[in-house]
Amino acid sequence: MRRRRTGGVRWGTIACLLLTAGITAVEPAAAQSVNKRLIDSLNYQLAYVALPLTLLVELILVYAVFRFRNNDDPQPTAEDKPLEITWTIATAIILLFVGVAAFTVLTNPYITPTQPRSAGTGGGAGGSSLGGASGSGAGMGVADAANTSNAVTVHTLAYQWGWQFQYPGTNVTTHDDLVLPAHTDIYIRMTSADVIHSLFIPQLGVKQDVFPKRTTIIHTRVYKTGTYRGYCTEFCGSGHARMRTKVRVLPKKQYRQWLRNKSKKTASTNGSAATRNASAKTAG
Ligand SMILES: [Cu+2]
Repeated sequence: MRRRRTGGVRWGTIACLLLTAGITAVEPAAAQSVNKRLIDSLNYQLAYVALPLTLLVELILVYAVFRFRNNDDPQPTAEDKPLEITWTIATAIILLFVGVAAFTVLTNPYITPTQPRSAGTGGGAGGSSLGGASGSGAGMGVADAANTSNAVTVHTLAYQWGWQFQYPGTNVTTHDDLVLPAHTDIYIRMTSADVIHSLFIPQLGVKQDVFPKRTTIIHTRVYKTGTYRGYCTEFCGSGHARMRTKVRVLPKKQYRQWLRNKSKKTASTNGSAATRNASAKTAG
């Protein structure tokens, strides 16, 4: 009987291994950003481990139910040292794999960002960020390298109930419209004017709380141009549901063009307002 039981477990294990090989062959769909790719790949790795294990346990359970359904005198398994050592080691290996896989993703600079070396606070960040925006495009195609010298920084102010984005080193400020260049390292430095908010852009795999009197950072690099949606995902009052933002990812050249046009437009608006004020004063 023992031999038959061992045989069942062996066939179950083989079936699960074949299934694992099948799942491993399925590649995750191309991700829109570095962050999304990292999170997706961790999910897949954990699924590769969890799914066969679940199946193995379920198979053994179903086997035991059918095999011993008419057994009026069930006997517990006697002490089996090799079996105990095997499952202890197997469990340790699985836990180690899960721990290492999760740790690798959690400590990745895109998932747990630190202060960019080239971008300080306020005006300091401006030069480097605009420089990055109008740079030669070096670093394009270098997939995950945290190329901070070409990085673009956007200062973000969350408030009840909207998002203000300011592009340091320029006079450009937008509301509920975050414009970013593709294939560029992006640092979104965020703070709140009032209560706790949280910026969540699901398709880019980024989510970060925003606190008053503190700066938190999102670090990303987007591969696919397009329009995404950002939400506040921390309940922040009666207008929370409408605290959304558009996220437009443009090709580098188009982004630089947008920044220039926006800057010119703001300058001319400010210029005409100043002229109006001056003439009002003269008239007065
Ligand atoms: Cu909010």
